[in-house]
Amino acid sequence: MRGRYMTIGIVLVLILSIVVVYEAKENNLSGNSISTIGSSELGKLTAPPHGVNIGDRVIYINASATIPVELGPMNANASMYSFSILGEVNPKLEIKHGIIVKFIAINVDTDAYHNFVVTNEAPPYYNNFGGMMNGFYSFNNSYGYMMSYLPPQSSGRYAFVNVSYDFSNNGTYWYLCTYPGHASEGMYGEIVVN
Ligand SMILES: [Cu+2]
Repeated sequence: MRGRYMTIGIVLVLILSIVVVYEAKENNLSGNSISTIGSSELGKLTAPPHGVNIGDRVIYINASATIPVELGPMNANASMYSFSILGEVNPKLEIKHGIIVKFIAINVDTDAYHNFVVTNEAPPYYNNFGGMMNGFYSFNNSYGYMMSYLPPQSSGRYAFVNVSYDFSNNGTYWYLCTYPGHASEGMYGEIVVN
């Protein structure tokens, strides 16, 4: 009898964990590991969040916010080696001092891998820095977060990952894609914190 209750208990726990994992996969825009979203969810990310204003190739971030960043938008007239942030291609980000920004990096490219990394290192960037020298991607004088390369879109699903940066130090920073050859082709933008 006890054995049977135990079996039922284990089965219930298993079902519950599957449901929890499934829910997390479907709704989760908050994980730090790579997950995917569909195009309808992607479409909902176009409105500027509260405290965020869009200028001509510049985005003003005046309150802690979640900012979607599209990697490798195919409709960018400049080049596929670009980011699109709230409709602007490789915009300058003007961030108010002390703000935490959560970026949702989403690869919308059809055939290339990309990532999104914030660094103190100014351009020019060279073609073969894919090996990444130690400290190249440092941020606020400590090692930066090195995002894995996100795979291109597949079957209408887009790979994404979140990363939060605490912009508590004034200064000039850069965001870029560290995939070899991409930043040297222009896949980067400026961040000014003050
Ligand atoms: Cu790239």
